[in-house]
Amino acid sequence: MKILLYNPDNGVTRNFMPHLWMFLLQSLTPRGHEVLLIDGNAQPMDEKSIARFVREQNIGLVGIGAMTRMIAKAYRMADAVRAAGVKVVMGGPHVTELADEALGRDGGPRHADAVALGEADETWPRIVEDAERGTLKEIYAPVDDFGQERKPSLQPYPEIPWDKIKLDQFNLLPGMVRPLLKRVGAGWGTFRLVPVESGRGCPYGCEFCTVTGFFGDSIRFRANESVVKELLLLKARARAEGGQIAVFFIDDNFAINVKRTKSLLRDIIAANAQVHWVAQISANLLRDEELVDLIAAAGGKWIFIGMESIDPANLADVKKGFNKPGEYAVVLDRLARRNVFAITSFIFGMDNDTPGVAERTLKEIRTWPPGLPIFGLMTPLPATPLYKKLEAAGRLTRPKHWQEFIPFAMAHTPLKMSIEEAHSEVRIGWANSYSPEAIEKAVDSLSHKPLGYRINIFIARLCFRGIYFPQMGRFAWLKSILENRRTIFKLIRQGFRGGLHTAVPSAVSTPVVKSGS
Ligand code: B12
Ligand code: SF4
Repeated sequence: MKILLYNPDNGVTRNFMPHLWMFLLQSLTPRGHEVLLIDGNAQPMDEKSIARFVREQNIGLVGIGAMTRMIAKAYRMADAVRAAGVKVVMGGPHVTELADEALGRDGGPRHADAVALGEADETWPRIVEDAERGTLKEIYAPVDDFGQERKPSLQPYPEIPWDKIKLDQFNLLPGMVRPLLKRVGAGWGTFRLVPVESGRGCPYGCEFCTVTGFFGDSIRFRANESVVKELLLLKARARAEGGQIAVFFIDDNFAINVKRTKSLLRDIIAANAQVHWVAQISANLLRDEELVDLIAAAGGKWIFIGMESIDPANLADVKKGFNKPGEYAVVLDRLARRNVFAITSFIFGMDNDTPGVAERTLKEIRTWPPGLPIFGLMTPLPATPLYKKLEAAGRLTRPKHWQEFIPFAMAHTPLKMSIEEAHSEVRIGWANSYSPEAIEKAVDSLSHKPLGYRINIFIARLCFRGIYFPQMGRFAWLKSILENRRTIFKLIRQGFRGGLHTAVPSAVSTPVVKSGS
């Protein structure tokens, strides 16, 4: 049977990073089937084209996965596939929480023939076999013979053949700069960001988060050797294709068990399996100096930190009181001293937020080493404790916000500000962190660092700008480059003066704590 796995586009970014679930399920598909993958972010498709594709390719089963924000598009695509006479199975966090919606049991239209609840590593082979026999069931739940929930152990973990998988769609280098970069030096023909998981689960249970409910509070890890082997495979691929590969460790809290993370990082170093990587780690776990040393030595370049708020009352309210705003600066300095930078994520529209929260937060950020701040709004995702709390209090203004998804729009009213005020705070956060002046300041504040770091932060800021300010087409990119020409000229001038590893003489450098935001 020919199977298509499809992930809808997110409408914001293009081919940023492939989705791990597709490669994982492809590797777990029983022998004898052909699995095709389409990621809408890299290969945009509409309803007509997916229907044509499944007919022309004689597809026997379509698997669709989506987060809540993409679910409306996922349903439309599923409807088109089913209208073409092909069965659809859906999986992922949204349909796990709202299976009745996908199956049309809540009074709405039906979109899926079957739903895979939760982690599908063990149910996927059964789904494929049932679909082939024509005995597809409506619900597949990860349970043992006694009906008890069973989470995959991750040991053994399937081998994803990264050396053979076609990744042509996922080259982050825009077409126009590839010939230029090839001339700059060997090894820059491609640049890919690849998702790797080393473990699953997080016990912290923050009120707005899906993870503790979905993956459970039992944390499971892959064996170190299995992760190291995957990194070595990726490294070999980058070498073979004359390109660069960076890894996104998608674990929700990469250092949730510090002892185990240290042992993994030591094994990565010992096997010379370092690639540049990004990981998500909560601030409380970055108190450990040895851990941060190992992160830097093992190739860690960017750490995503869910700071959420600089107000302890807000943090306590969403059950994230383990975040201590008083230690944010220390943690970020500790990382920056090792040339590791942070993606600092904030949520506005929390119940203790009042107008001016963006400026208060930016004031703090300006005292930190430059990183990549991002700003979002408090969003009640289905089945989270936050959703239940707001629903019970009658505070949801758009209880099914995913049916008509609007980026950066609230679905409930915060307690101490209006919805419009919350939207405006987010706009202020982004505009002040990603204006050409802010980007220039951030790059200038690193003038004591080698040029490579400054280019890194400049490119990263340009890309992150696109999360809020639409930057999908070539024209939007050219406009952004034009607006940032002063910084670009400065970097080029420095490049001519000394090459990639030179820093501007310290006499003209600004202190590291001057953030660009
Ligand atoms: C990586 C990641 C991202 C990447 C996504 C890009 C990418 N290419 O992966 C980035 C960083 C861009 C991102 C952004 C966001 N993310 Co995110 N992200 C994740 C993260 C950390 C890992 C995803 C992953 O690969 N997991 C590992 C795989 C194996 O798990 P999985 O995808 O769930 O797949 C398993 C099952 O769900 C199932 N399955 C999944 N799909 C399908 C399909 C079929 C057919 C079948 C049978 C089974 C199946 O089988 C798989 C194997 O068991 C998850 C948290 C998590 N641990 O999953 C959050 C998560 C998915 N993100 C989340 C959110 C909210 C966001 C944002 C909206 C955050 C924000 N406020 O901006 C943005 C939106 C992005 C956008 N514009 O699209 C939520 C989603 C909740 C929800 N109900 O939708 C999660 C769960 C985290 C959370 N805190 O709650 N994210
Ligand atoms: S620490 Fe992160 S992954 Fe864990 S529950 Fe909180 S927000 Fe979710």
